[in-house]
Amino acid sequence: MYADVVARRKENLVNMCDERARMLQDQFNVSMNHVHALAILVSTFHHGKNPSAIDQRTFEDFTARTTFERPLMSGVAYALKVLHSERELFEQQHGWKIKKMEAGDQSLVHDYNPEKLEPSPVQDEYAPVIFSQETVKHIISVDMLSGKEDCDNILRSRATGKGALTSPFKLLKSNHLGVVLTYTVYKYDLPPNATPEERIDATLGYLGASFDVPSLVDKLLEQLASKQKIVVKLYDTTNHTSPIKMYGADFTMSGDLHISSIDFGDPTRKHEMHCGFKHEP
Ligand code: WA2
Repeated sequence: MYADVVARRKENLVNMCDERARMLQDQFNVSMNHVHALAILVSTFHHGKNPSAIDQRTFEDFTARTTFERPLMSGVAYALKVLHSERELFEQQHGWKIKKMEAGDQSLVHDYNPEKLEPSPVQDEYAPVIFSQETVKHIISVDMLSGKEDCDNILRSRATGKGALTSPFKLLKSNHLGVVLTYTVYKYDLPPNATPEERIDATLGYLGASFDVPSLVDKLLEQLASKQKIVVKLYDTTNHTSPIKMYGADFTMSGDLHISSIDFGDPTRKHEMHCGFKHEP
């Protein structure tokens, strides 16, 4: 009899965990597809038209009106590929200097003031943000290649032509851990077997979205029944010897634990959802 109750309890945990993992994965997938479509929008209406049909106002307006398509993204932005030889002209045309991203504590909510950012030191190339959703306006004019995670992601995305996802890191102007998703915009359609060099040469810019994990995962789990019964944690397990916790309270789970894997669409990253009961019966 008791064994029966235990087995049913365990089965219930498995179902609730798998349901949550699948919901998160599906919502991430639809959000990701929409970010990809925004990259095509910029390619068509900014680079594909002369004069461009997109400016900061139209980008802000369009992205605000389509947020429902990206339920897991806190903001999207577009950064342009600018070579050092093009910098002076670029800065003249835009009327501002390319800024360096502030590292560590200075990026925290209270100290952060994009007006006070230093101009970027000389580099071979830059990726200044030229359009942004209103929610991430603070990254306009910031060189995304000057932040380690953003830089790695941009380089990986443009060399492969695929959506690239960062490991979790503290987003600018936020106290939360997040991840950034990047799609590269190219001058022309490249064949699937194009070399990384061909891709880098054809690169025009980078369309990126930030995913504020704690607040957006909370919002998603809120919608589900029996949330008061189970504890949910989300890990980046890309490096399986040192998983990074992205979501979930700090206390350890007692009793049964179920692990559901999650696919966020970037094959170089691995994620897991861990679920347990809050209280033993
Ligand atoms: N967007 C929002 N907050 C951030 C951030 C970011 N990156 N990086 C750190 N905090 C324009 O991949 C190109 C967005 C980067 C895209």
